[in-house]
Amino acid sequence: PSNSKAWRRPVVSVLELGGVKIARDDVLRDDPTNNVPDTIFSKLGLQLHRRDQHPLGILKNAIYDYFDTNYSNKFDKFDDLCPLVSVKQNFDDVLVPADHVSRSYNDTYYVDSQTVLRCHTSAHQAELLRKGHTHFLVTGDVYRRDSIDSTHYPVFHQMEGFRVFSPDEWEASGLDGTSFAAEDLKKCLEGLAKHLFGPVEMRWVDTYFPFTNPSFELEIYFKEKWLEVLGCGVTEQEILKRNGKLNNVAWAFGLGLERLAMVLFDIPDIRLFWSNDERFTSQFSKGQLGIKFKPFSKYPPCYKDMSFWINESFTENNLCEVVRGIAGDLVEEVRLIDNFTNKKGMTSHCYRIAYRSMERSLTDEEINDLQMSVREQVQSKLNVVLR
Ligand code: FA5
Ligand code: MG
Repeated sequence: PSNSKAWRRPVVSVLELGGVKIARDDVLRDDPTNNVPDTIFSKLGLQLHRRDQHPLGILKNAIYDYFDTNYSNKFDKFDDLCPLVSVKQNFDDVLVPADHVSRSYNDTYYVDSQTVLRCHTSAHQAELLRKGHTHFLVTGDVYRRDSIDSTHYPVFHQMEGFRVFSPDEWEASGLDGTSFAAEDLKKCLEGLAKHLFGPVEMRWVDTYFPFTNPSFELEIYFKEKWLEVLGCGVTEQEILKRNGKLNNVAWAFGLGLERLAMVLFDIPDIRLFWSNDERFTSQFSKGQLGIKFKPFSKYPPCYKDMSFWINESFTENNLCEVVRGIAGDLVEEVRLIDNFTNKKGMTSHCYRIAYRSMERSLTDEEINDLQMSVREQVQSKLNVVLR
């Protein structure tokens, strides 16, 4: 079909990831325990968060400033830890249960059965605690098989924050350790939001994470919707106990840096973070927080619907990866618009794919070619029956 895949294939064969040299064949293997596609491999090592002129780098530095200004006890900063981590680091060390969905091949990129592309920066909590760090920030690229729309991308960036308290810190307050930490955590993150955005509409939502209790998410009102920007909570005692902090209490958070940068700079689509178009990159400069992104032009979208009978193994993440593998960043959204089961018990799904380039107008011919390839591969790779 199209040759669009060829130019996206990286020319590099050896990557340096967090001081570790990794060969292309170590990551992209033809092996049933490996589900990393080329499109993901080509993003490894780009480290957008370490570019001072990039919105993610500008945001990272602004968050550093907040912690440097407000805490006399300095937070140790890490932004170059290798994104290839063990299953133990990514899941076991943060108490993710053996049967939790996040461990599945449908949700996580596995390099082999014991190695993943980290799906969150929480993967580094335990090792840093063991090394004796009590106040730290870890920024990095994270990887997830996920749906496709303007606020989800399979590679994104998080910043983990972690703070350990000793008993004398909460005993004076008259609160128990957990309440003290929860209160301090919310104050810290509300202060951060104020530092970044000034007044902004936000709300706390109770949630669940295996590694914190209680757990919260912060949502910000953005483009007529509540947008989840971070998860956080009071660290499970078991994690502290296992890593030499038996008598302490701690809080932790994980910021979604793209989501925060979208709000901060008014960036409407998450794909833009990966753009090399000067009309995007030239709008940002080091240390400048007050900039609002001016969309250079909105090219027309093109919608293509596709219906098929699914089987038991069908998942939306698999569909999204097929579409992304063919259309790359030309796909804006993949959305289920119809779903029914007939009398024979067969289930049909209709998906609407929105194609739109952020840089130019697409031709009908080009879109028809893409859609044709999508139809072929959806049928051959996902074993569904097109209607
Ligand atoms: C976590 O990843 C937890 N590790 C966060 C955490 C750390 C909780 C420490 C408690 C203590 P979650 O899966 O909700 O949580 O992701 C955190 C944030 O990443 C989300 O709030 C969102 O802002 C962002 N995010 C998640 N998925 C995507 C995606 N596909 N694209 C862009 N941003 C995403
Ligand atoms: Mg969440």
